[in-house]
Amino acid sequence: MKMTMRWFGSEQDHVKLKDIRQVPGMSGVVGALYDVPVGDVWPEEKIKALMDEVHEAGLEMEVIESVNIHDDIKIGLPSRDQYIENYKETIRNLGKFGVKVICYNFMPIFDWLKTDLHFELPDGSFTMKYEKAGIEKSPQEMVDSVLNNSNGVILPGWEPERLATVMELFEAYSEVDEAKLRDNFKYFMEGIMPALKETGIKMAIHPDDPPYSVFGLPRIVKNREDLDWLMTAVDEPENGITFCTGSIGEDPKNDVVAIVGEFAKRGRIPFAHVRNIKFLNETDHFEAPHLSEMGSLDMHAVVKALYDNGFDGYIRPDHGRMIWGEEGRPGYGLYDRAIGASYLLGLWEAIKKG
Ligand SMILES: [Mn+2]
Repeated sequence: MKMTMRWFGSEQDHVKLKDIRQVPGMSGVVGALYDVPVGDVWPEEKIKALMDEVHEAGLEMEVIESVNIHDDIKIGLPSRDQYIENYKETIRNLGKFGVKVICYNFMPIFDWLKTDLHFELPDGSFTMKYEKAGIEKSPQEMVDSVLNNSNGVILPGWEPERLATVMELFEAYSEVDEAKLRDNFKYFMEGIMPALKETGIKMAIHPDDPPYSVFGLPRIVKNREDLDWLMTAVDEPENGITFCTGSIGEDPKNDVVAIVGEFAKRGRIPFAHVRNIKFLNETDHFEAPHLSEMGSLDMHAVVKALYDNGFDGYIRPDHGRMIWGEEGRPGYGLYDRAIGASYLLGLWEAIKKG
């Protein structure tokens, strides 16, 4: 198991590599190129420059999050074949620099959704909150509210150029139901498989957040049955999961511990996002500190399920609160994620030695 922390690059991230290095037990960062348009090939020289910067700071970068999937692939347009070729080229380029895992998602239009990025907890810290009623407005209103709440910070998956065309995208997805989206996933995964076999890179699909349909759009990574379909449809170890406890856990019907244990045992979890959430009621939650007693998920049971089932991948403490006056990208402060990482490493050590 290797502990990692997401890093958005020296241009965009207020957290410095040298500070990440000082977090005990941190093997490396989970990074990405943020200036390559979705669908384009990631140029070798840009990958090299980023990799060199990370290595010079004494850290690794064996996980990429994310190489985003062009909408034409998810919609199933004829142009998808070129985008799949480009994706294979990106895989090969990343393989040259020691990348082992690529995290991605297959959500139409929207990446993750929260309704409050600065929700104050009683202890004075700030976290992200999700209220289902908050997304029961028009897509355009939702987009505007997220943009206005984010203090000018661009959230992953929320690139302004995509948001500007959100209504056109809705039109393009009007013929895509869950069955079609599944077909398009299979076509994509089978298409890139030769490049994965060549490089040894594993793809790791991130669950939908929230794990149910929003705005009538199809979603295919919501629960155990969905994960089973995805893993069986292309039954290769290179077709894996980014197991995100927070996303899967947002549906109270999902048994997070049982699901994580099953897919770890099947050898299909190369990467895990481990964070806690606290339910406010059946549909709403906020992102709680990692500690089990602070949230609704049993973090000890999650880590034990990973350990007991032979998990040998990368973990990152997904999101964290903003504490001690830190300001920056919501969910991605240094301090609370460092606390989360230390806690998870402590659980791991205790389980291993116990
Ligand atoms: Mn996640």
